[in-house]
Amino acid sequence: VRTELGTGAVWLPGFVDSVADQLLQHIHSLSQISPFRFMMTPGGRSMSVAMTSCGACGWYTDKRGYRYVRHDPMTGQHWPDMPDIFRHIAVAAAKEAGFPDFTPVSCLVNRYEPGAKMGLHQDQDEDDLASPIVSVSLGVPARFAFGGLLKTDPVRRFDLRHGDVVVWGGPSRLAWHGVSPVRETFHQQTGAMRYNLTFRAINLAL
Ligand code: MD3
Ligand code: FE
Repeated sequence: VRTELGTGAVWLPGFVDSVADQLLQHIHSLSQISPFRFMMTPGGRSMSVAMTSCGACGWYTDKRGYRYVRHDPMTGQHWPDMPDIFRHIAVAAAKEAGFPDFTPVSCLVNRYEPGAKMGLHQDQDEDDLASPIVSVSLGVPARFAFGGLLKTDPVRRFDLRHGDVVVWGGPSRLAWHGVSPVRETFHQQTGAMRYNLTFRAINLAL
């Protein structure tokens, strides 16, 4: 199944169902190297979503701003390698969505506990806005808000479920989006948690 949510935004429900357990095991392993942490926004607020990364660089925020960094500031070490199966599913999903040249450099791993949310934002720290972002949802579902190119454009809401992949490319790459507070509910594989992987091509001289 392949549903276009907007121009360049392709929803692949259940695309990673058969490998979801393996993805969750890798999330557990990589979080032993670079732990989940609550980062600080430049405005000084603690995020409710816990984050870590894998790959050649990782997204980071503190009072100095949003950016990609080659080393995990929490450990001083490189971020853990991107597992092969992560890269493979991201490339396959991008291909399925019509982006055959996608090469993920970084994977941001988001962990939502009950009540965690992500306010409406645009992703533009990558300096490669021609490449799509591939997102993978695991665990408890989340209500996702998908708007337009202006913050004030109306949003549509979708539930992102365990195993779903969405590829955000073309004009949708710069769409405003966010996640409503995650409901307190139970998933067999993750308990109360939701995980989201976002695969990104980064074009920065870091
Ligand atoms: C639409 N994550 O990490 S994934 C993020 O569920 C982020 O954790 C959310 O927004 C989450 O930046 C949403 C879906 C998503 C990711 C990136 C996008 C949608 C997007 C970039 C552009 C447009
Ligand atoms: Fe985002």
